[in-house]
Amino acid sequence: MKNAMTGAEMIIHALQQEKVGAVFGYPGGSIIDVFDKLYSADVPFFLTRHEQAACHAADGYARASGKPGVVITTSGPGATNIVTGLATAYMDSIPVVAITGQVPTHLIGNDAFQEADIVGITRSITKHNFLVQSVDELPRILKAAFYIATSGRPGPVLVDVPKNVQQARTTVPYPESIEIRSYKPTVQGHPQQIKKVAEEIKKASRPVLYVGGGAVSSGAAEEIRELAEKCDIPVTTTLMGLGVFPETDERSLKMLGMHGTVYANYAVQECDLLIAVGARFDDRVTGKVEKFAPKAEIVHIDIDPTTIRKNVQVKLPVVGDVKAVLSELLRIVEPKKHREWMEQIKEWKKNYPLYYRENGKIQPQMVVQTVADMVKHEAIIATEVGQHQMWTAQFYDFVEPRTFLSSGGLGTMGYGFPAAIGAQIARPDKLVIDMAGDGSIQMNIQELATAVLYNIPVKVIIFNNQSLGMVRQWQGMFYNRRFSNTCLRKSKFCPKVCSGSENAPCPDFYVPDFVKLAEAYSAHGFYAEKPEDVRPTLEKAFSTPGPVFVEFKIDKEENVYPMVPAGAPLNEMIRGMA
Ligand SMILES: Cc1ncc(C[n+]2csc(CCOP(=O)(O)OP(=O)(O)O)c2C)c(N)n1
Repeated sequence: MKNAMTGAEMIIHALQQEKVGAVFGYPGGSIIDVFDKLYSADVPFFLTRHEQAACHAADGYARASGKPGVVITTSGPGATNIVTGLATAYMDSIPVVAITGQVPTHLIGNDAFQEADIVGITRSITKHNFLVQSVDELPRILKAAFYIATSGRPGPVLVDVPKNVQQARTTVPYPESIEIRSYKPTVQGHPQQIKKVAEEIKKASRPVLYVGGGAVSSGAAEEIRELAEKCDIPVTTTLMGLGVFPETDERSLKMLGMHGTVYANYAVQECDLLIAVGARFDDRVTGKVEKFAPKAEIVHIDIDPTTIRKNVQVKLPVVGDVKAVLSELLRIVEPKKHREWMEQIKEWKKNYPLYYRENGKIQPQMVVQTVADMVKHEAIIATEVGQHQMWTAQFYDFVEPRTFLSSGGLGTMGYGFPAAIGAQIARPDKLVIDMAGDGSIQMNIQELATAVLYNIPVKVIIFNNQSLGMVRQWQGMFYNRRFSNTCLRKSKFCPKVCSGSENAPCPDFYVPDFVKLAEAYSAHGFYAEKPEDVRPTLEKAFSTPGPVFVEFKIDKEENVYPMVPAGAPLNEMIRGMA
């Protein structure tokens, strides 16, 4: 066949046509044909040490750049290893295209070596997925995959390509554009609905903007800021929305929800109009949903109609791209002032600021503030999952979208480090930092090899409380200090039941030694346990080229406050120790 391409060549061609900036992955027998083409292709490929990390790296790349991330793995275990990464991207609506090898079509369903029904497995954690049955379908499916992943409400798309399809030839060209009849996201909001939003704003005396990750993905930061200013509306964001509105602005209420600020939660409970923008009313945000924003009319602007009225009753839905809807709204809404409301908010802010106690040990909140002070809003911050994630969300002032990367929806430990690697590849001009717990970092620590070999200068700050701190906090607060299996120092010599206190008979050492571990991978490591050493240690770390681990020993008793207990209304917060 003249001008025919193999399926494997078509995959490379598609990556080039889509101008993909980075591909992450791991080889194997069922994808060997694609890797053979990668050998000499002009595609920036990064070999990670685990497929899960490859998928998180693709996700981090996408979050930092706004462009789709791509991951390629083999069939069976290679494909199942990306399940957590896909679910993470799915819950946070991140555009990732996963290409997996599959056993040849005639062996599918026969329990062939390294066969897994990855299309079945990932059906509920991808926006869409495809099993390619013949090579002639491949160009259109690949085009559709990129289109679906990046349009509407973004999300991961998986394309499963059997080995014989990779080897077969096709003359079907890669399409320049695509129309999918059953999939047509609504971009422009309904003008009548938008007019009603403007009227609601005019009527309201205590409005709040509640902004989520959808505003980040649609690039609506500018419109949010303009609306807040024009109509004098305070802004709170979800974890996913951090950075979309500058937290240094006097109208910022910072984050709301379980570990949100007292003033954001009070404002939401007292407001008479809540304008939800690209946010999905997660239970970590609403607390007891029946008592969420009890005095407010709720407006919900979102590109995904299925998310509207899923969790809360909404007076006024607007389906459309957040940026497009807000631009239209800004055109028609009248300017307003809310002096009394802003005074009230100022008072809450004064009376209930975020705070922590000093006790001679390194306070994690102080580390976060020191980092923020040193990097002057110029860094990209990734996190793992746990207390350190919440301290970072609370005590770092985010001012720009796409500078905070965290697994919000799924809450995936092990996400931050590979995501930081992906982000650093997307933004080589930025300092990229992963804030980590000693538990989480050990879930994908092998990626130090990837970071060292590709010289990806990510700085990892490990808050070492020698425990699975967030779970320990719950055990301390709600399970009568029965610290079941959250101590990372636990050994076979420990008593069956441990008080978890200062004088518990702990083994006299703990593992790993993160400094030595960094050195074992030819990276640099620094350690500190005194508050006065925090800044000098960070200075050393930030000025050391290449990937660096910084370990700070912190107090395992330090908890995250404020805290709305699960299932309680937002204004019933535990504000911390008196
Ligand atoms: C993969 C995974 N397993 C389990 C959990 C449940 N979990 C949430 S936070 C947490 C503890 C995290 O410990 P660490 O990384 O040390 O952070 P810390 O809370 O101490 O800051 C655990 C086990 C999770 N979120 N993800």
